[in-house]
Amino acid sequence: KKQILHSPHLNVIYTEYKLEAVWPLPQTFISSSEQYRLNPQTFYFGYGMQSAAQPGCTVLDSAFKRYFSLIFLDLTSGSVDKPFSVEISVDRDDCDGYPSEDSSEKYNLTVSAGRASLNAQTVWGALRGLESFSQLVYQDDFGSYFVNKTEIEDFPRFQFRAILLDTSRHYLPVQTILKTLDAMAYSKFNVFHWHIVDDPSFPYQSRTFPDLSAKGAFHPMTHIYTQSDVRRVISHGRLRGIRILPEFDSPGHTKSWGKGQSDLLTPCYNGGIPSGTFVSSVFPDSYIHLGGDEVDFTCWRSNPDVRAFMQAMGFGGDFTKLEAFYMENIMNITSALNKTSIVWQDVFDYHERIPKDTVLHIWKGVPAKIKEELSRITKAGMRVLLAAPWYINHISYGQDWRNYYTVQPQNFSGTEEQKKLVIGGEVCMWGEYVDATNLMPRLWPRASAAAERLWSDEQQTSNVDKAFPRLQEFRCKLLRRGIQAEPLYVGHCKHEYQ
Ligand code: CP6
Repeated sequence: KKQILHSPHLNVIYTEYKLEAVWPLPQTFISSSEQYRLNPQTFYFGYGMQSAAQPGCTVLDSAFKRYFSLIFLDLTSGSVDKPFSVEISVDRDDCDGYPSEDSSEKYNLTVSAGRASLNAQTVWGALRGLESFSQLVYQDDFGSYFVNKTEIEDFPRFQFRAILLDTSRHYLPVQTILKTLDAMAYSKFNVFHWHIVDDPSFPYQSRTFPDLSAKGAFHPMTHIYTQSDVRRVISHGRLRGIRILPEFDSPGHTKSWGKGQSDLLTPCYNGGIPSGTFVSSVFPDSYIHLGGDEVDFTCWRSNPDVRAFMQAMGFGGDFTKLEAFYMENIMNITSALNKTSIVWQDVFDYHERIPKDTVLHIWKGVPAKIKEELSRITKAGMRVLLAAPWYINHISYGQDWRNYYTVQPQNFSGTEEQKKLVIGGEVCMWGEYVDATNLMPRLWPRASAAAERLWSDEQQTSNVDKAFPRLQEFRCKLLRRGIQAEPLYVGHCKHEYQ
């Protein structure tokens, strides 16, 4: 009995025999009960004749390999079936570039008898489409592979969908970061916010200031990210359409910087601060996160040189003016390098003169306070990025993913123009209680709840109970792909962790 259920306000047709297979939910998804058998021997990905990208395109060539392995994980070979080809076409040959804030991630996918066609404007959109295609494929009890007749038209609701990892409270091995990037692509996240250094340790090995990590890392050899590690992370991200956004959080989170640079911390308005030129040539993204949160004035207040400087500058006893002076300086350096700054929301409070393109990162407050803040900052015409509702390092008993799912980033008082200034959201995994032992299960699949909020249509994903079985199914797919995603509730998966 295969009954088609159609919900009137959705562009989605639910079929009873199989759950909506793609997470996060595509903008338009139509599937039917007509199924086609796939066989690893006769299945192939190829470039369409009209495609601007052709064999040799690194991003897509490597994606074809990856997704072939993911789809046919346990290579059961049956009788050789009719061939099935997935033909990919993109409008632009952006194979050698990096994904950026204005990369289109739109794609259309049509699966029909013997063939699927995937069309996108960019290779980054094609990657999103390949992910969706891979999620459509399923196996029967005998291990045979199938895909159903399907039509998808898809694009993200928000352009900026990030995960923050904190590699200062605990060092995370490069492998763990790469694996996180893999899992991010499965949920269509597109920005890795690398909170690389902070008070407890400085694992970033700078070419210009090697003492910072030699003396400031937990271990000078084993607990650092070398330039080649950083390149691996950037390259791994690029191949998955993920931007790498580094954060050097100053002046409030820099204790570890002092170990390798003894004159740095107290007179913090100038001196041996990495010039920015260097960091900007290592990280290709046009955004850089400058921190600016939680500045404690106690130390500055205690220092006579700092106070003398403040008098000379006419700041009087107002330490917020000093902080503003510092942040304005580093934001101006960033602008001069043609980069866009992201800063934590604290910076908005003290700074009238921040560059107009700066993004304010909302990290604190109860829901009512967050809405107020969104109103206030967007009213000033500034763009915002929402992190506060998605502090995934916090855990509690039960299904807290529901709270992450029901966040409404644009539900605050303001004009349509103001709402458009919300560029997206970020799941934060602060590292005080997290290292490689517990990162994966704490991130997945709870982060995937936020992923759907940031990708999918608001109306189509308004029902958290409808999302539940879909997310359970998606979590099983993560397990099958080797991601140690924790269970949402009672149940079982076909492929479980051994
Ligand atoms: N580290 C840095 C942190 C936090 C922030 N910045 C933080 C503070 C409070 C909570 C969660 C995270 N651990 N550098 C604030 C953005 Cl509840």
